[in-house]
Formats: sequence, structure tokens, C-alpha cells
Amino acid sequence: MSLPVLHIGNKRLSSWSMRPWLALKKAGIAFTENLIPLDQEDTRERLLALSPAATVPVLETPDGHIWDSLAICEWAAEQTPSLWPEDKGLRARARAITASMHSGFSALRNELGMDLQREHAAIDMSVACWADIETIQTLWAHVKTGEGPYLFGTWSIADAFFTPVATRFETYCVPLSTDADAYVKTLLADPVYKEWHDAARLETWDAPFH
Ligand SMILES: N[C@@H](CCC(=O)N[C@@H](CS)C(=O)NCC(=O)O)C(=O)O
Repeated sequence: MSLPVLHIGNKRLSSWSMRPWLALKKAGIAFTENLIPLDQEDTRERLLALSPAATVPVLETPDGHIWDSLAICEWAAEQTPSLWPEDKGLRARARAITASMHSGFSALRNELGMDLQREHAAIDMSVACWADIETIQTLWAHVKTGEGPYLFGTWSIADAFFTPVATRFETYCVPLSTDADAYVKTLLADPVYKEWHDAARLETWDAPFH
């Protein structure tokens, strides 16, 4: 049987693509990847050929094309349940904090775009962006079990969803609480994330067409 194909955007920029890529790697699910350069003349056409949402990531499986980062992570978790915490209560909290990231923090996402080739420097941020940063740290402190370096002890999909946030905090030199800073360092030191990061650093990217 052919391997699933994960269609992703540029590793340098595509924070949504990073999340299921990390989850599939952590789950040990074999897949091939296909990078669709973002912001090119043919990007939309190529994305529409994969999914009506016209976004990446998309996972191409024998069961069909799955679009959306969270849906792909859930597909992976059906095969590898350890991608979510084993305890039912912790699993619900992990899903809740993941959903918060998936649906929220638009000021942070808009103002602190993920760019793994950008020089690290602070930039001016809106009040809404500072509020997002505060809320994220409060959420982390609220759920963290203290039993391991990750939010729920061992690595879970919740950590996949916050790894791109960690890169933004690093790139834009965001001041953090001691605990949040330690968690960010843990995420950025993860060998699977480093594999993505190293590839992102080597990427070339043609100037956007519009
Ligand atoms: N909610 C979606 C968001 C996906 C998304 O917005 N992806 C961006 C790239 S990171 C995209 O494909 N944008 C379309 C484009 O650049 O043309 C998900 O979780 O997968």
C-alpha cells in the first residue's frame, strides 16, 4: 500500500503545516511529504486540486484527502492514541488547549508571523497581541502537570500546536515568565522540531507574486 502524502507549505513559514508533520513523526507513522510553495502564481490552483479549503496541510490517504491540521492530527491519534494523554481528564484538557490555539490568538498570528529565517528581534505589538501572549502563558500554567517537560508530561498534540508559538516567541524576543520560557526552550530543543527547523533554514523562496 502506498504511503500517505502530507502536503505542506514552506517549512520556513507554514506554521499550520508544522503541527501534523510533528505529530506524524512523533507517532512513527511513515509518510512522504510534498511541499507546495506559498504565495506563487499557481499556489491556489495547486491547493484547490488537493482540497476545497485551498489550504495546506492536506494529508492524502487511501481513505481520502484530509485537510486541516487538527483533523490530520486526530487521524494520526486514531492509530497512535499516545498522541493524546492517556488519562481521560487530561485528554479533555489537552483537546481544550489545542482547540484554543486552533481557533484563537489571531492578533498573535497576524502580528508575529512564523518565519524561521527571520533575524531575532523585538517588534512593536498591539495591546491585543500582548493580551494573546498573556493568555497563552496563563493557559500553559493552568494545564501543565509538572510531571514532565511537556504540557501533559509526555509529548502530545497540544505541544505540536504550541511549537509554532514557541518559534514566534523566540523570533520576536517576547519576554516570558520563567516557566513559559523553560517550556519554549523544551519545544525548540526537541529533535523532531529541529529536523523541521534545519530544513526550513535551508529553504529558498521566490518573492510572492502579488
Ligand atoms: N485551519 C487551517 C489553516 C490552514 C492555513 O491557513 N494554511 C495556510 C498556510 S500556513 C494556507 O494554506 N494558506 C493558503 C495560501 O497561502 O494560499 C488548518 O488548521 O490547517
